[in-house]
Amino acid sequence: MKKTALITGISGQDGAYLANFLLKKNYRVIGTDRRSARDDKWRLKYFNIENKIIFEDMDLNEITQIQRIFSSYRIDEVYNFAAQSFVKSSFSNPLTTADTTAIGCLRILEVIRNLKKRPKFYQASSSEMFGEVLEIPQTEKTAFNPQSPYAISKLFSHFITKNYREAYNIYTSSGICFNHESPLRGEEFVTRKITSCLSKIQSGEISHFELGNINAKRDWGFAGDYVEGMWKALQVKKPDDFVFSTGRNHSIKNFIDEARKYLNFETKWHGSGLSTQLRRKNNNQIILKINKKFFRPTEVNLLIGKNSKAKKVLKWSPKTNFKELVKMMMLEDLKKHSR
Ligand code: G4F
Repeated sequence: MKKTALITGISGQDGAYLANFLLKKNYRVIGTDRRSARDDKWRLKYFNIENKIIFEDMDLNEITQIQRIFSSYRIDEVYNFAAQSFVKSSFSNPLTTADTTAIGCLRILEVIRNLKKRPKFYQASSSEMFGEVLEIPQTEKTAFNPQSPYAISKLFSHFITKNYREAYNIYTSSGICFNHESPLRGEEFVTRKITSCLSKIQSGEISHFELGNINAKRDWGFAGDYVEGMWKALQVKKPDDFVFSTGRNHSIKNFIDEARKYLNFETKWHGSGLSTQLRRKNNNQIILKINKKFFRPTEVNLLIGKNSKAKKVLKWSPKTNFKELVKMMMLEDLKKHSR
């Protein structure tokens, strides 16, 4: 019989990659989000799967909506991606962030706890929970030191997921995902902002763009690889927490250096600190400046994950390396913005 998976936050990057992956495995996929988030199904259209998904409205702030979905379908696996997932916005909207990202997860778990037949539950935990890191590299055992309302909310969901596993014997697993990117990443996140803006500069749509702290380091992987790990986390006998990462990190400046190789004009760096600029080599025109407004009140400076547990237990490892990821994102954006 076909398995049924429920993906919350279906409109996001991970929702699209996982839905595509599960449909290929012959799952019935129910996708939920807030009605307002679904105006444009561009990510699902990218895979041509927008007509293969059963869409339902489900606001994680409304427990009655969650109850209605779980009583309407016999669900085997739940993947909880729904969240206010932009770290910077969590400083301006801490209450909404906590309500959706932290308590939203608990609302689902409470509904599951009261079901006779309980589905398996996957929680999208985040490497942001490590914050100002207390150990390098970070593993499932590294102590957390979160630096934003987003990370603190994710930490709540992470621990409540573990608590429901231990207290009620519900099959719940968490994937502590390090940054994972793709051509379907939102342009508010730094990698896609870079590939999209550089492509728009090449096509003449914009003259320059601005970034915040380009010295922060992230462990960037490909979202398409990571969703396979998430699925594997629900296929093993014992539910648990797993780090999904590449084990390598790069600064945002490194990402720009790799991305600018694909431009049809040459660029060079000028200045340092807040005066850092990237300019065109031929005419000195500034194409990238630093603007303090993109800095965060508290920053996460370095993330790098150790994925040996996922490798051993789930037989998962990332297939796409940093250079391949940047190339994939740049080529897609250059194509999108070519004249
Ligand atoms: O791309 P970012 O916004 O991702 P961030 O904050 O690491 O969070 C992402 O990854 C997490 C997993 O670790 C997820 F849980 C989370 O939901 C999200 O997907 O920023 C990356 C870095 C930061 O250090 C930021 O300060 O880039 C720096 N940055 C510099 N200039 C910028 C910018 N970030 C953004 N978004 N925009 C800038 O202009």
